[in-house]
Amino acid sequence: MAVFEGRFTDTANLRIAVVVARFNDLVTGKLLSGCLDCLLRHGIDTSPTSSQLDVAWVPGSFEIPLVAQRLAASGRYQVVITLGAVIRGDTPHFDVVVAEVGKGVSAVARDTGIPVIFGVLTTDTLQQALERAGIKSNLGWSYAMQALEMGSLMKSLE
Ligand code: INI
Repeated sequence: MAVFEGRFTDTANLRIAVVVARFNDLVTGKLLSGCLDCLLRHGIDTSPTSSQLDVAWVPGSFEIPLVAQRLAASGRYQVVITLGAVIRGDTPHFDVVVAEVGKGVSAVARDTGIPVIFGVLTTDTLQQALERAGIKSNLGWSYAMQALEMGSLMKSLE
C-alpha cells in the first residue's frame, strides 16, 4: 500500500505564483502579507529578486482565473495561490463574481494539472473579511500552507 502525503518542508525547488486581487485591497493586502510570511518561514525566498516566487495583481476576483490559467500553463510554477475578497453588497454582483471565480479556479487546476489554491474570501461584511485577514486569524497563512502541502504532494505522485 502506498500512502501519499504532502510535506511542509519540501520547499527547496518549489516555484510558486500568487495571483491577488486589488478589489478590497485592505483585505487582500493583509492576506498577501500572511501568505508571504508563511512561505518565508518555510524556506521560500520571498525577496524582490526571488526566483521561487512571483506575484501578479489583477483588478478584481473575477479576473483571477484568467491570470491563474496563464501562470499555471506556463510550466514555470508547481503551485498557484489565488487571493481575493468578495464582500456581499446590495446587488447580485456578489453572486456572479463568487460563482465565476470559484468555478474558474477549479477549472484551471483540472485543465492544467497544477494545484490552484482557492484563497478567495466570500463574506457578508467587511468586518467578517478583516477578521479572516489578520484581526482574528490570517487565512493567507493557511492558504500558503495548503500550497506547500499540495506542491509536495503532487511531486510525490510523479
Ligand atoms: N471584485 C472583488 O474582488 N470583490 C468584490 O467584492 C467585488 N464586488 O463586490 O464587486 C469585485 N468586483 C469586481 C470584479 O471582480 C471585476 O474586477 C470587475 O467586474 C471587472 O471585470
